[in-house]
Amino acid sequence: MKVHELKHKALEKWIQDASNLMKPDDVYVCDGSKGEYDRLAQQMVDEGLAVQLNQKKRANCLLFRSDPSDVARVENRTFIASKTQEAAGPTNNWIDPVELKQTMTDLYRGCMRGRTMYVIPFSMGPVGSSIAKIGVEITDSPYVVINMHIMTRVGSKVLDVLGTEGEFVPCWHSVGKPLTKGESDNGKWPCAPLEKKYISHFPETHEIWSYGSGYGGNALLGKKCLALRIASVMARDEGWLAEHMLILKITNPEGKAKYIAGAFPSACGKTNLAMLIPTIPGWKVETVGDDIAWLKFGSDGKLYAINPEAGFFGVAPGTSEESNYNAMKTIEKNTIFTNVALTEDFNVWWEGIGYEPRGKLIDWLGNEWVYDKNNKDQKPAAHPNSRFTTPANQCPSIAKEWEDPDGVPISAILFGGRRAQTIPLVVESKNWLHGVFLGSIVGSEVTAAALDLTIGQVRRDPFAMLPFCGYHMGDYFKHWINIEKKTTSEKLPKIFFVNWFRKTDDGKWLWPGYGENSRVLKWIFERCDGSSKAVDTPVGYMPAPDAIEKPVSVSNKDMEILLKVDREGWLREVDDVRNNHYPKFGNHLPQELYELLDTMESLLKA
Ligand code: SAT
Ligand code: MN
Repeated sequence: MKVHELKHKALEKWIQDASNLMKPDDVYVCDGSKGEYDRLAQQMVDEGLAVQLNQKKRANCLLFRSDPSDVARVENRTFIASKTQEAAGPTNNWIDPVELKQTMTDLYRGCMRGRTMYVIPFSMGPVGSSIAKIGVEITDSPYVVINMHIMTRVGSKVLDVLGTEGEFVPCWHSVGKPLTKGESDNGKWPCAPLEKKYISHFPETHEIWSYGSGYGGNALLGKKCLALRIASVMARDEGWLAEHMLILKITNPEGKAKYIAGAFPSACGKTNLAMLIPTIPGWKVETVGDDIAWLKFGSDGKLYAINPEAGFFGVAPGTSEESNYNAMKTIEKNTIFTNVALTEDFNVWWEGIGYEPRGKLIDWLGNEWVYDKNNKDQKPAAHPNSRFTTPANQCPSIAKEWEDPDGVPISAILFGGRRAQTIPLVVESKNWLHGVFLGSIVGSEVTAAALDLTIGQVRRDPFAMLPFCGYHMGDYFKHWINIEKKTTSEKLPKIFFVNWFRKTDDGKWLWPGYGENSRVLKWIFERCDGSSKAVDTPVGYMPAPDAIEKPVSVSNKDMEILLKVDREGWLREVDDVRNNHYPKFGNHLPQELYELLDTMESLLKA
């Protein structure tokens, strides 16, 4: 479609203005069709930017290798440009919006020379549903277009819903690599150097400006930028929650189903948990979403969740038939792989795929790579944050109601992270406020999902939203506290703190995780029904001895460690929260949370 054929005049003007500034060779409005996807895919294969994988083994699948500098989100180049720095809060990078727009306008000037500007109308949430939000992304990256095709609902049907004056979030994106006359990418992933990358959000005007990166959360602007950072601001203003959460459906042997949402930082196993195959007989888990949940009140006063996305952008390494059978099935076709290794027969391979690679591979850097069993220091063939982009409706465990515009009623919310020590397998909060307190102190060892952090170090990542909240996190805690006032307590989900990642002092996993996590989910399910037993502890309700059936691989002693309150460890947590974490939020930190910290401390010392 041509720009002048658009019915929405404000949209047409915005595109015209952007095109006057960015100077693309031409402008193309995406229709979201399979033909469009295939054409762009073929074009990138022809240009050497993508590899077509083996049709027999990976039908309609592509492999991309990014620039080595453009492999993950960049948190220190991500900005919340609210009018005041105070509104962005201490955990977000802030630049004055007028100044930032000036800087970025200069970068955008002529930035699409030699390229096509693609206009991507997309819907987060089922097209036309009252809770969906519409965005329009302009980009010079065909990689972004085809990824958006999978991750969101793209195309003409979105324009129909937008009508002549519907509201949309304008999302600007450029890889920041204009081409001179006759120049081409020459098979190299285009992007700008780190210091020119900007992933910017203007919360008051609901705008997103991204420059310089082609990767995942930096470039697929419907995901973290719209569905979390901007949506969290909308949610605060409109009385709902936009969260970094998976949504799963769990059904017991009697056929009774419940829905659970869970917040975990990036690369902590949300996708695996959402697609888990229970090891306990008779139980079933199905998938509603693996990364983002929007929770809104239904007319019955309960919280209902929708998954605003249409695909999964999952971490490849560690994904195997054993760890996530459903993901492995999902990615057999119509999938985009980024930064995984290529095998001789044009299939993919990564560390933790469950088998050793044969022959000569091409690693994520494009170099020949042969597996050396005896070399413990061999560099990985796939980047640790390499990803698959795959349609949700191909997932064998997808729940039939995953696109229900009314959402699914949430019975329990989980908070967790990677913690080798202290944090037990599971704790149930005493009430909503106590659950908010637990969510506010979550810590996690840093993973490879962000470029500029030290991997392995524990950092506080409240609600797993630290990199994704579009406003002051102290106010965000308050917003969560206030949710309770909108309904009656018994209608709210119960809140749980979980940790699958405990280790022994010599570094061995204490808990097998994956499908065995169903044992914990069962306890949680039955707590929601009031049928499983718990004991009261200083940190919350914990499973009574034997309330969680032990996996065979876990010894009695290890099970005891997993379900014990480590008083000294928790007191260190209290100290760290009191001295380093909470003070960051100044007078925006709700007083109630300090009070709960005091209470927990005195119970631990009693
Ligand atoms: O790159 S993304 O932000 O989309 C993935 C993640 O970090 O969770
Ligand atoms: Mn995520």
